[in-house]
Amino acid sequence: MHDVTQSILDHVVKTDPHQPEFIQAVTSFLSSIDNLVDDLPQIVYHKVLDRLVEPERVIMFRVPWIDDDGQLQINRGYRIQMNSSIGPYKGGLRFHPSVNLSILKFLAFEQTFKNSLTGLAMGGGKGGSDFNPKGKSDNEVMRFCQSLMTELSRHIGEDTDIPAGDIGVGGREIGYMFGQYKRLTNRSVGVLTGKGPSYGGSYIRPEATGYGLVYLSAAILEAKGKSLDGKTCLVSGSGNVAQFTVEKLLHMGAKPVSLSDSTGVLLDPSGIDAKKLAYVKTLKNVRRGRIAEYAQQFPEATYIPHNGGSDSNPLWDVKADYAFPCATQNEINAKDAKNLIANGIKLVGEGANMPTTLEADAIFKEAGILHAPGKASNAGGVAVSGLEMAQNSQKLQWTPQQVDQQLQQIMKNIFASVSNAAEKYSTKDNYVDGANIAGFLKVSEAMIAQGYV
Ligand code: NDP
Ligand code: 2IT
Repeated sequence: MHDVTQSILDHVVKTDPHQPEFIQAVTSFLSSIDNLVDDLPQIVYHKVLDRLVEPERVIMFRVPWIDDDGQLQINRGYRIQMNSSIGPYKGGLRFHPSVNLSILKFLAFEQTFKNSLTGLAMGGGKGGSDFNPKGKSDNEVMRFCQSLMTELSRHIGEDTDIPAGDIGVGGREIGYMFGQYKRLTNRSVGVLTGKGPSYGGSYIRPEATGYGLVYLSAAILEAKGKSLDGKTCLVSGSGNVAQFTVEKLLHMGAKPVSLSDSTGVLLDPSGIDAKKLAYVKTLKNVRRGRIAEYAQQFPEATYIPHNGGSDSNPLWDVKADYAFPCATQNEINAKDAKNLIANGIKLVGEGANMPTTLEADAIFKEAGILHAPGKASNAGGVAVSGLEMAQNSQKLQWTPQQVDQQLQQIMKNIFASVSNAAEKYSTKDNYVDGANIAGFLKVSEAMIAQGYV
């Protein structure tokens, strides 16, 4: 590593030694930026990297709420306002028991470059809580969301910071939080995205991350003279991103054969078709059930219990053409990466944020796998959030076709800027470097232009 990037990494490791996910995201970013340091001395002169790794603001707060037994429960709420150089802070809220500062800082850091890649004016932010929505009643979730928003409302605004969903936060949670924001402020503005279409939400926002992932992957394949048609695809997760990834893969003629959740893996060699996908949507979004039930409903499928305890994930040990991790960070380790390669995988398109460990990244690079990193390939979600903000400002609602067309164009533009940056500053087809570099260059220019803040 270059002395400059190494010293930034040393500083982060020394300052926050107990933040492994944040250190991982910074390490990956700095190794891509390494080649640029000598060519762009202004980055060093203006201490752009030193500033980027320090959030502009971190907010941590108590979230008290009453459960259905009348007991007081306490959770911790967070908002990381990472970087506002190209626009107001923008990024999702995650509700999951694993949520901590390290995870939210890695997500907010990556969000900064992802949002830059969309070409829209959005800075980077992320937030959430260690609240676990699993097993909670709708009323418990509502009381929790209202309490969280009571504090969060003083830190956000339609031109300041605009949260949205992420793991554990979908339409239901956004609705409850939006209702509470309005009640507290008496203002009906686009302060959250991912709202329902009946109260200011954008069409295609629920679909956008999964659809965008498949659009970007199709663009990569097209440039290589390949396509999705007839290809066997592995998909992990079974939430928002996984469901709409499967849906768009089906539109493109591909054959998705897997899903998962935090307790196990579902393999369906006969293919997950539109009827089975409709079953999954009801199972996960309405009944809030487990993916294991799929194998009872459709006996041609196999369910393998897996909770991350073993040294590899059986989902990544299946013969297929392309893989789409859509569950969570670090779900593909070195062993999984080797299994994927041994099974003939040619492309890894990341729906999740940072689903691959640093070791897995290196293995894919060595093997020449087409590897689209989350900050490029899952940017469709936040891109349509940006379009929702634009619609809210105009007090207009665009049609699903208009939004989908813009999403397709944005994903094409992302592919162009990522592959151009890879070719110019790194190695052709190194999309990991290309995404980091293309995202960074715009943020860096904006930071330098705005002085030392
Ligand atoms: P959902 O909550 O809708 O679904 C998450 C899925 O991943 C569920 O199937 C869940 O299983 C599984 N999962 C979550 N945590 C773990 C874990 N620790 N181990 C194993 N499985 C786990 O979230 P999304 O689909 O929205 O998010 C999935 C990924 O996509 C995340 O990395 C998120 O950051 C990223 N992303 C989301 C965007 C969006 O617009 N929603 C935009 C860009 C990226 P279970 O049901 O058991 O909890
Ligand atoms: O990781 C992400 O990009 C998201 N969870 C979506 C963020 C957003 O503001 O729509």
